[in-house]
Amino acid sequence: MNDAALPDISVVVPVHDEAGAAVDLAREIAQAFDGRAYEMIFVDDASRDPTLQELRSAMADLPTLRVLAHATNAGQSRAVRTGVLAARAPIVVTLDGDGQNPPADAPRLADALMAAPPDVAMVGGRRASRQDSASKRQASLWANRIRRRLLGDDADDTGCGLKAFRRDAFLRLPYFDHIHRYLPALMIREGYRNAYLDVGHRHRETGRSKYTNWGRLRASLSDLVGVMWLKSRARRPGAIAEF
Ligand SMILES: Nc1nc2c(ncn2[C@@H]2O[C@H](COP(=O)(O)OP(=O)(O)O)[C@@H](O)[C@H]2O)c(=O)[nH]1
Ligand SMILES: [Mg+2]
Repeated sequence: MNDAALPDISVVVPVHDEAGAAVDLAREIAQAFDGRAYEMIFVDDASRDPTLQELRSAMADLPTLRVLAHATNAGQSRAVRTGVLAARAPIVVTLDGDGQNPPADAPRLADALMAAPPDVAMVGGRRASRQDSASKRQASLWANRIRRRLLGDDADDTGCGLKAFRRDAFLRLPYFDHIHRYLPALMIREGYRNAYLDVGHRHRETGRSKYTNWGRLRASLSDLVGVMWLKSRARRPGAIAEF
């Protein structure tokens, strides 16, 4: 793709140790967006398995695939940010790299965002029937309830990796590790609105989850306090006039 043909949609996929899944996912994304002006950006976060080599080999027959790689492991949120910074489209769609989010749902989220008023910055996916263990589903249910009560955001599934957002809105948000779970609250803080659509969810077929319930809980407690502080320090100027 040259500069004269900039994409309308950039699909950003963070991957860490997802050999055997990442390339299949790239092919599914290519099918889902066939005929549209899109690019996909896989961000390898210093995988220790052959994820990066597999993705690089697939570039030969997937012309819309771009591959970026971190030298050092920096986490899912940093990988998403790296992809969004490199994205050339105004609309970004993110998906988990393990194939649990069905790519066929991604164009629907992007289209809903393109059709929405400009103050809607994000259309988040809501996993209607989640294919994870009972303990993970239970932990997630409580985490969402508590976060929603404390932050007053409007999301019941912030952990869903499938989201469409406006690139410029995302880049106005502060960055911290695990920010991907606080995008709804931080978009509202910036004066935007969010919308949600039900999406599918699949079993993880290869590799293993990078998160444990305990690890998530530990990070979430300090993140919650941090986001509450950010909210308490937000001031907005209303409409800005230029003369
Ligand atoms: N870039 C990057 N991606 C990660 C990291 N940990 C997890 N991911 C990606 O984030 C997504 C969700 O992680 P996953 O382990 O499937 O979490 P789960 O679905 O909640 O069990 C997958 O695409 C992972 O490859 C990380 O340290 N760096
Ligand atoms: Mg997963």
